[in-house]
Amino acid sequence: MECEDARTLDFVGDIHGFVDPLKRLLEKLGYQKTQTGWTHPHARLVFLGDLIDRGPGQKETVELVRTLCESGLATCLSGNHEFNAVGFVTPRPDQPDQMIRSHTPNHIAQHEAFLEAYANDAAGYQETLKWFQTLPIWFESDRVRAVHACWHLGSQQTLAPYLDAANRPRSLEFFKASGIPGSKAWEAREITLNGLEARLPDAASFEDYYGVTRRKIRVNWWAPEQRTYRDAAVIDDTQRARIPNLPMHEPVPDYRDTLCFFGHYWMRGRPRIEHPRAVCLDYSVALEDGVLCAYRFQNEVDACAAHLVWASKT
Ligand SMILES: [Mn+2]
Repeated sequence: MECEDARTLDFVGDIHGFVDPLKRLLEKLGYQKTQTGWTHPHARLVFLGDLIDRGPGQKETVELVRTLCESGLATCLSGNHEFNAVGFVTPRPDQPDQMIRSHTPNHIAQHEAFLEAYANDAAGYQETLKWFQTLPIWFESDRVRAVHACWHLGSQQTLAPYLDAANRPRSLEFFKASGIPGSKAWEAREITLNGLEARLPDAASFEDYYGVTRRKIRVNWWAPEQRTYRDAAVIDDTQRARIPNLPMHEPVPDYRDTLCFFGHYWMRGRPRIEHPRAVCLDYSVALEDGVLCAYRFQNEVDACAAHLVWASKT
């Protein structure tokens, strides 16, 4: 994709197979389907990953986004769900009888809508997984950045040897190396695609919304100056009091760099800018009241709320 030529870049959050809101969002942003394919007079798209799992239009979403990419109008980053789809059928190099994405009942349930959509289309399934293997892990230009979950330089340096100049996996080696639990590449890929986490000190734990005991929090890497685990946790405010109010052991990255868009975090409510340089565009389209959110970037240094565009499910 020739991003330098585009005057406008539209970043699009997690779609999870909800193809109708995607079509409405593209329409709102001025993309048009013509006889020869999709066009826009001055804009290009960057999808932030997690095209699949959950929603009713698994194949349709993949096909639409792929068509946009192949017509030079879009680039699509890998989310953790695309990584997991490849990992679901790729053996672990350290334990070849296991897959990189293990087949626990929970993991199968999470992936069911996708598997079902391709149940009678083995060729389409293989073709789609092959395409997922080529998706860039992050996007970077002079003025703007994007990644599925967390912009983390140390992790990017660890992953770089497995990626080409456009941050696409060079081969299946990226999946294998980052599919061995506990390896440096595994940790780096987890941070980049699933987000930064912090282990609570000593024996501290909390019960999450579903009653599961947790010893780690998801760290709000984009918000400045959190001092306690309670402040730093990515959690709905109604649930925040569950997290121990203990001082953070490790410093929280305080992001002040080039404007960065990301998805993954299941934000709720009306889309908003919480931080001028780090903007989450995942507004939980898979949930009943969720929306599919985009940001129209026009070379501004700080994000502004007027550039948020979204489509609801109905
Ligand atoms: Mn995700």
